[in-house]
Amino acid sequence: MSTKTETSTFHRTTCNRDCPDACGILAEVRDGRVVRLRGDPSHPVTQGFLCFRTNRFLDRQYHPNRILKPLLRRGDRQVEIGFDEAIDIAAERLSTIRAESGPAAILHYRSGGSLGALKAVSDFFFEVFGPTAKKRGDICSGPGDAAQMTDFGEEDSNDVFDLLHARHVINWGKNLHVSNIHLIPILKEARSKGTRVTLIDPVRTRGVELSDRYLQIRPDGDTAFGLMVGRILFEEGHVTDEAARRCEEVDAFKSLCFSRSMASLAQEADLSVEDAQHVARALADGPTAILVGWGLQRRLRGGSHVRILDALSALSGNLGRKGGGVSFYYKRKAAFDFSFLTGSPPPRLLFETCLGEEILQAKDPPIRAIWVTAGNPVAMLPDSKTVARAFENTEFSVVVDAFPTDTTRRASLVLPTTTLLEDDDLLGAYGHHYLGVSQPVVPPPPGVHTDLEIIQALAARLGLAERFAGSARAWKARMLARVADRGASIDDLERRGAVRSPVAPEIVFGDGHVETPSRKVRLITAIEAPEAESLDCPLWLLSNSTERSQSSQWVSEPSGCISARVHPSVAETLGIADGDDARLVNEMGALDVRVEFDAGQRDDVVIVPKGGHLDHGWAVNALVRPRSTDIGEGAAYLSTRVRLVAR
Ligand SMILES: Nc1nc2c(c(=O)[nH]1)N[C@H]1C(S)=C(S)[C@@H](COP(=O)(O)OP(=O)(O)OC[C@H]3O[C@@H](n4cnc5c(=O)[nH]c(N)nc54)[C@H](O)[C@@H]3O)O[C@H]1N2
Ligand SMILES: Nc1nc2c(c(=O)[nH]1)N[C@H]1C(S)=C(S)[C@@H](COP(=O)(O)OP(=O)(O)OC[C@H]3O[C@@H](n4cnc5c(=O)[nH]c(N)nc54)[C@H](O)[C@@H]3O)O[C@H]1N2
Ligand code: SF4
Ligand SMILES: [Mo]
Repeated sequence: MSTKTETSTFHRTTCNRDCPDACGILAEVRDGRVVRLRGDPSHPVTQGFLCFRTNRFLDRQYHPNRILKPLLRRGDRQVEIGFDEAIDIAAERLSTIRAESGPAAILHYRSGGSLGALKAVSDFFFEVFGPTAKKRGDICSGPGDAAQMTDFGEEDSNDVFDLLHARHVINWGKNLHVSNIHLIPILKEARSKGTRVTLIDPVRTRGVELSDRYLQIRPDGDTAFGLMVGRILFEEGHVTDEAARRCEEVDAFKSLCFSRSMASLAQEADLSVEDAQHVARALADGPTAILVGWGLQRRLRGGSHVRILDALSALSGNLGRKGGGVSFYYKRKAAFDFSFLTGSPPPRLLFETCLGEEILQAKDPPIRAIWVTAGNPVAMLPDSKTVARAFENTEFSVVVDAFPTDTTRRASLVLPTTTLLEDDDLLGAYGHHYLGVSQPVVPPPPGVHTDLEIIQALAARLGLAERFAGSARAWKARMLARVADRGASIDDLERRGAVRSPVAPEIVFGDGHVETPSRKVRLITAIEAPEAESLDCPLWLLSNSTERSQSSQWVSEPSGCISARVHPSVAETLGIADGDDARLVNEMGALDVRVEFDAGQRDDVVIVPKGGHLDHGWAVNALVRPRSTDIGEGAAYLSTRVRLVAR
């Protein structure tokens, strides 16, 4: 869609960032330049407003640092070359390495820089060209996904507006004002109609303003607290026969709840029995919706934390109920047809959490080439320094990006690509059920191409042009084939903007059954003990999203070092004052920070922004050990411990 006024044209697109909200954006263009962005008022979830980071995206769009020409490494320098030459080099190097060492020597790494469905065409290319190596595991949502797939055999959520039917909402660790802001108007409306909200988060976030009660749980205390709530559900008779019949292993789960004293569980969670009664009674007084945050699953026991919440929802009769449910993820790709992918098994899978070591250790053949699509693994994966070394040691690496990052700076070849305002793609959301298209609101600068066009140019050099041919629009139409006659064709999406996915349920498991083989909920029956505390490193390092960045993509890059928020008592005993420079240290290394006092926080945490920048000295992931979560092959980012020292 585009409309015209005398001097401006207005264009509609969809935000492609790794964010649950997938907003509709209205861009105002004057003389070929985007001059203003705002939220699409006709998008039911966007409701006319955008977040802090996308409101300021024009600073990035027109930033002088933007990469506009391919960059080829010559010694220590990266020099600009032409696009055709760049693609020739990429095609030649990849072909030679494949011929000499086989496709297992080539790794395609794709991450969440853009959530556009067409990015899968890059995966398709590396399937056909190889299949080459790819990553396994998921550092973003792996443990939560695995938890819900184990318990329910499927993962999706009740419609986002179903929250308006909840009597209670338990916000279990979602940082609404930073990473899911379009839930705020819905929760406000629900509260105005009497819905009571409880927030459970070790960090005092602005979510407290939207809550009737705030429980400042100890980090990693969720399973312990969940068992307390479970025990009260049983003790107070809130587990109905009907709910129990819908679950497997009820007795084993009950034994787990009673296997430890309430006092010991309360100590682990740092919450009281009365707090647990409050939550249990809210669940019993349903419908009650549990909103599951992402932070609690990025821990060694992350999968267990989510599995407990699944169990509480099911046993309290809230699963499959209007106004209920345990919402972790919206099945954003369910409407799309990816059957063009070959599904050929890759010759090798490298574990994403430990990517640096996995690349360095790979033998017979070694990893000789890496192609990165929409990712900045050096900054964003655990153990940044090892990931950096792995890229530095790899014979040939190609990074497709629009901006310089820790990863582009280590690449043999950087290929410039489009921004979210020049993108041409198809989006589903992981925080609601609406679909949208992104369309260029301005053309990309000359010589800058989408990932699709880059792959098509590469395929053409390799005699594969036909399999990858087609405009972005044709690819979108192909991916919408299954829903085109149900109101979600490419024309519908272009004309109407957001369309609710015709395959999305209003209520998940609304017929009372889940998708496990027995059609019953699998309850968790065992939980690992928490990791022993470290006297050396007493603080939990919570690297949380900040409104100022989208992972490693900052609104304006912080000057100096990153901020570290702590309770004053943590610093004062060390002679560190508010605003002082200090250092976070652990067995992995050290990170310079500026201390910010916040008396509302626990005294066992330090809160830093998750987005890093290794070369600027503020990659928090340099302190994060590459450790897997219990299930789902995630990364236990938030199980990191540090100590604060003066500088
Ligand atoms: N502004 C902004 N928005 C973003 C992103 C961003 O970088 N910036 N990132 C996007 C991405 S990639 C994702 S995956 C999503 C999710 O983004 P994330 O930031 O990963 O997830 P949140 O759940 O919003 O935030 C983590 C919350 O979990 C809490 N938490 C940490 N440990 C525990 C615990 O042990 N128990 C409990 N109960 N809570 C805990 C933290 O204090 C925090 O409030 O958001 C997206 N949105
Ligand atoms: N310490 C710590 N680390 C974390 C987390 C944490 O909570 N704490 N969270 C983790 C999570 S949830 C995630 S999802 C990851 C995110 O990790 P990444 O997905 O690697 O991070 P981003 O910075 O979002 O994006 C990577 C790059 O994609 C580029 N990009 C944007 N659009 C496009 C496009 O259309 N095409 C191409 N080719 N590139 C594009 C951006 O410019 C950016 O440089 O980080 C993880 N890392
Ligand atoms: S980043 Fe998220 S909240 Fe911000 S505009 Fe994009 S989809 Fe909306
Ligand atoms: Mo993520």
